[in-house]
Amino acid sequence: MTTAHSPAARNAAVHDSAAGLLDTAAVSAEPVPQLTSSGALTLDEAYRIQRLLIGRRLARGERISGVKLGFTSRTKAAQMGVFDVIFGRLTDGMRIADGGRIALGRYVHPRVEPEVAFRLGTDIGPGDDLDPESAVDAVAPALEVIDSRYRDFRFTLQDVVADNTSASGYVLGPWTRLADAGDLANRGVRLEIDGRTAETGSTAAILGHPLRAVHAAVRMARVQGHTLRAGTVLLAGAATPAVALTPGTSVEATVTGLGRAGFTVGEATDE
Ligand code: OOG
Ligand code: MG
Repeated sequence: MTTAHSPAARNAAVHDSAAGLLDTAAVSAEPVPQLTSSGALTLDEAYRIQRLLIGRRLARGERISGVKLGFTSRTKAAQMGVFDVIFGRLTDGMRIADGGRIALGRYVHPRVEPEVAFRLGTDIGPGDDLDPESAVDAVAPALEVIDSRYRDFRFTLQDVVADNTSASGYVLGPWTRLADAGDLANRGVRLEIDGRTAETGSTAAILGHPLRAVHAAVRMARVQGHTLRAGTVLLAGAATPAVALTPGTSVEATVTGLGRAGFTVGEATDE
């Protein structure tokens, strides 16, 4: 039984306060110490905190718009020193229009990474065992803005999962029907800042083939009991290391054969 004084109730209170801490850090753009610096967390507990954290966004009127994977590429995992694939949630409040502009003041220490996005054409519930690829209707070039709420952008696996995998913003380029997209196994991926190449990679870096990320995301959503709705965006994970955003720059990702997605970063003096 869960009473106000039971260990279960105490844990629930601890998880809720961890979610509150991370939510306030995101809203105020003020970093916080890693959760694991004040006590051990299991991965299950970290995902519970992530759900509570997203719950706070939903309570403010945001809606779930997608899911994301992190550390699906080795170069990206090596950059952060975390090598397990992680699952996070995207909301409509994180969406940045293609060609839009962001204000740096909203973030703690944002970075950007080039990604591939998939879109689901049908719902996938936790109990459905349909082929995940058959549920994908389109693919697009994308950018993810990640912004760890932890000081110095440093974390353990449990910390980054609790912090919703640093999810902060995403930009989608034009959708191509999956049936018309051709083989996605080894497409060039380029990240440009102010027209200069900052990073290059290949879609092959994403679990060997970006469609494997669809399988992984569906598997992880199932474990989380998370229903994936038709229209859900699925970010497959960065194909290259992430790059810190600087004021007054333009950022663009190109995936060969799929086109580009971009945004600009406001000046330091912008609101
Ligand atoms: C965690 C998120 C990683 C990716 O694409 O690999 C991620 C982080 O690096 O802060 O989104
Ligand atoms: Mg990412």
